[in-house]
Amino acid sequence: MLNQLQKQIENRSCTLAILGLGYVGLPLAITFVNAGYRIIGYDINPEYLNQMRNGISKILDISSQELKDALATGRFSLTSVPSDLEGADVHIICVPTPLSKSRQPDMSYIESALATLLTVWGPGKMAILESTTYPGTTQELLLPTLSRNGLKLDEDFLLAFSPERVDPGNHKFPLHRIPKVVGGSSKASTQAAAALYGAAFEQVHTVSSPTAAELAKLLENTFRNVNIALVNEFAQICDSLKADVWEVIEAAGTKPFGFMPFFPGPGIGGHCIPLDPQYLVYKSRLHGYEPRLVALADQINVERPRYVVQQAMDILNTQGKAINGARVLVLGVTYKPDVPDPRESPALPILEFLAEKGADTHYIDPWIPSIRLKNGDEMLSARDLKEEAAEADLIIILTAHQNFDYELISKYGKKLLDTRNAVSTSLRQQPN
Ligand code: SAJ
Repeated sequence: MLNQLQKQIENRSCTLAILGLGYVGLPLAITFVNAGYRIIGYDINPEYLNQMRNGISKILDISSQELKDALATGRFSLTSVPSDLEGADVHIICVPTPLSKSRQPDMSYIESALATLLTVWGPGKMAILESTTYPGTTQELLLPTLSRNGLKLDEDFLLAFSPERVDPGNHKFPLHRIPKVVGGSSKASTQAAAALYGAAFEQVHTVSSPTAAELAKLLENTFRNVNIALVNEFAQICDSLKADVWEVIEAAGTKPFGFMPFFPGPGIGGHCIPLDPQYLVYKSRLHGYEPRLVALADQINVERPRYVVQQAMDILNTQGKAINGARVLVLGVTYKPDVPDPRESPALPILEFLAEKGADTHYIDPWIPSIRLKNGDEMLSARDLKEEAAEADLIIILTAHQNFDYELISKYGKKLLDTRNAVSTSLRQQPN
């Protein structure tokens, strides 16, 4: 049975089910459609599926035309009905792995996807997990779950982990050009998963186990988290020395080896960098090691929003103004520039702190027409930058969207807190 699967992978006649069609699952589905496979896209949100059936992509990195083209091949179907996955030979799970309120791993999405998979699971199939998770998830959660009813790894099924590597909004690296790490629960699993990804991706890098692949992903994102924490702390040191941290980073960045610039900001947003390292911390503690550096980095990053609000209060104070009653304009609330995604954005706690302190806060973000704060308040994005900037006692740039008018903003330098150095970066990039 599994020999047949290996052949179907090689001649691209097998059917893949991709569970979860978000910023990871949909690009993956399209990539495999374009590689000639038949794909069943599964998502629990029927309304979202209907939009896609009508050729509307809500995923930044997949144009509606690419989606329409994939659907037009007749090899891409969409469903929220588990039994429709019956005919799939390979199941790839691409569901979210957020944190709970106490910043512990929330495995509910993986568990729910597994439950769906089990309704159609049987001999001759392969399962692959792509969701970023704690090391050991594939071996300790998926393997025993998929082995129930007497099914045996390598005799009846194959299992692997392959971390998603997507940098939303980064057009320089289309998905199929990003090397794919693959680690199987057995040699045969690694070979089969590597053959599958090798048919759609330019480069596949195999490792000895799913745990090694899970850890590789966590190293990638923990590396970013810790280095962002370092530069955030360095920025606070520069502030205390009245030094320009941006000038210092630019100078250090001239070193052609052994240095990689990171940039301070109001905190870390997105669905990966602030969260993934906590999956590593969780598992490390369970195995008796306290990952002090990773935990401390998280603390430094989580405290950044408070630091920014303190900076805002200090600037208002120099104008003889209290933050209570001051009119504050926040520019940019998404977690990174030019993407329509406010998830985990540090702008959220900053807006909440400003509200708590009685500031009359307005925001402008062309990507986010409205935003809901934790206290339930809904804020609508203002539109007229010129008017808002003139009226504000303080302007705080949190996200350096390309299409902000930095020339106009630069006129208000005295009341500007530019957490991204966006104004001087933009003005320097303009032709003289
Ligand atoms: N940030 C800083 N300073 C920096 C870099 C980033 O404050 O020097 C902040 C950003 O403003 C943002 C957050 O960190 O709020 C995350 O930034 P990011 O560039 O890592 O953006 P993500 O989370 O969309 O994408 C990352 C991928 N980014 C890159 O490789 C550049 C990568 O780490 C992962 O492949 C991906 O998440 C993922 O899906 O895991």
